[in-house]
Amino acid sequence: MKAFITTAWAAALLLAATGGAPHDRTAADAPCTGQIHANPGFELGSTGWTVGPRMVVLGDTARPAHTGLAYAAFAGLDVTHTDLLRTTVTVPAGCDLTVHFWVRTTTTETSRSDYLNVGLAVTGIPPKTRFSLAFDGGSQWRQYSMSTGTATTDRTATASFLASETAGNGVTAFDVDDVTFTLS
Ligand SMILES: [Ca+2]
Repeated sequence: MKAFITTAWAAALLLAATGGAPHDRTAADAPCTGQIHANPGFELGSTGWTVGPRMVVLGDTARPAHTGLAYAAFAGLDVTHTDLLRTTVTVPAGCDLTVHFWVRTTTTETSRSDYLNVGLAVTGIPPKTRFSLAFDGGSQWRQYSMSTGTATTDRTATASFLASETAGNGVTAFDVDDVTFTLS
């Protein structure tokens, strides 16, 4: 009899967990863990990313990727233009999202003219530029990170990389690789 009650109780709990959930995702199905972007290192080209007009995803053995073969390149053209790299992910309720990314800056500038603004727009929070990188960003890959914090509802988070180059002050190329989106 005791065994029967235990089994029935377990079945009732299971029913409540599945039938009672307001969404198809439950806390058990969506733990706040892991990297959630399908193409963080651009090895699948621009899949999963919005890529601006003059941006390219490339592999260049003379200028190696941070990892793998490919990375996103804001080419140094010494023409006045802006270019955008952007992607959006879903941040489940209760989760914090940390975006790690690597940038390499190759430039002939010696003062701030060309720049790469990195932003994170999160549901319920005004969009904000988290980093504004320029000529002093370094010719070796450097890592940066930014986080959303947590909320009680599901949110979307859009990471954006906006490069601006002005003609005549020197040539700057910004390379971006391994943009990871990790829940915790
Ligand atoms: Ca890569």
